[in-house]
Amino acid sequence: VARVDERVRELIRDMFDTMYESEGIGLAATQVGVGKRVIVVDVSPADQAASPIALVNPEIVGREGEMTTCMEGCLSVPGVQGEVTRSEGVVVSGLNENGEPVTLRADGILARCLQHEIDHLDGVLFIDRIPSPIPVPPASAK
Ligand code: GNR
Ligand code: NI
Repeated sequence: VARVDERVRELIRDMFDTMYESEGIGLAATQVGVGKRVIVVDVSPADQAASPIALVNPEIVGREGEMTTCMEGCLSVPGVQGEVTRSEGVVVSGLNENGEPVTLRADGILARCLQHEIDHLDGVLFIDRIPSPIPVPPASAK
């Protein structure tokens, strides 16, 4: 994204709407058919201190702590979950919705979600990072 203008801000608003409607904790523009480097994340109430974050041109500029393994799912890969190994902490730089440079340090579920969303911008899905995704039976099969 060369410039954070009103069109980008509208995309961000639409992405938050889609994310909350889908009950996801993050969304990348690539998931809604838009080839721009834009992500939105809101991991609350899982992390009570968290709030909605939108990042344009996000970049992982640092990694911290151990590698940790956690169950993940993805709105773009319905019915599949898998254990993905990622950095416990990351430092991410980018632009906020006003085009101002921001850097944030995250760990836990927020760090995991940021890594998952930035992967989407590079065309990488969580199933590309695991040997054996586990199919989850649809609710109707239970
Ligand atoms: O809603 C989502 N939950 C989730 C859980 C563990 C790790 C990553 C995620 S992101 C996912 C929404 C999504 O697919 N974003 O791209
Ligand atoms: Ni996803």
